[in-house]
Amino acid sequence: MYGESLVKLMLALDVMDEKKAILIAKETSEYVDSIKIGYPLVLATGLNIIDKIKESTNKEVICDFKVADIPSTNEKIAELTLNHADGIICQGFVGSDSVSAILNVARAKNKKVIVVTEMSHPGATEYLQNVAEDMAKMADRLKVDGIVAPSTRPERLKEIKSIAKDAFVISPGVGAQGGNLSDVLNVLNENDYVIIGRAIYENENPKNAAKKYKIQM
Ligand code: O7E
Repeated sequence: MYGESLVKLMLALDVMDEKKAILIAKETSEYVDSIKIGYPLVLATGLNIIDKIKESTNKEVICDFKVADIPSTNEKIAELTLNHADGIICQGFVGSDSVSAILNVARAKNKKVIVVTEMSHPGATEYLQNVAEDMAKMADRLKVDGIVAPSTRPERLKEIKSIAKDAFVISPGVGAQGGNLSDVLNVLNENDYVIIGRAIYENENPKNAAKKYKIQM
């Protein structure tokens, strides 16, 4: 039914209205493997939106709070978030003690931790890019479940993925940010996810847009 590479599709559901979020999540769920919810939707509607999206789609929901604090605060954020979500995204630049605090909470709840390395926007080349390989090494050493690396720079995606070799990759940048899907699919495999937001939820027919991407994967 779908393409050869079988890379997974993660919908970035950054709308700010509960009804719209649930409608788009339901409409696209046939073509989506996982749903990423972040500050826009949670701040607009509350953490319970995670349970509502899970109930209405039966999909895994990953919470994207890019947590970046000292260990004890990270632990509190992870505890509250992982009472709802299947996984949590945190920043790697805060260091291994802060990431480990989240990992400890997640392991106790059998949930996933995904660490950001290099981000996809142009500004990521100013600071983050310089330490992205080191963060990928830390992710490998700590045995986190997944890492985030950019679809806007496929050569960097490849390099970072080769360092954190046991982690799955979730990669944003295809669609609105200009990343090229086929370049990215050359790097990713069946454990990895392409993250797409606006190119699906801002389309006048989100279901068709999700289908269009999924059949290429
Ligand atoms: O550009 P879009 O609309 O397809 O959405 C991309 C999503 O990925 C959006 O939620 C944004 O916040 C997120 N993202 C990036 O775009 N770049 C990054 O480097 C990292 C993320 C991200 O989600 O980090 C955690 C996966």
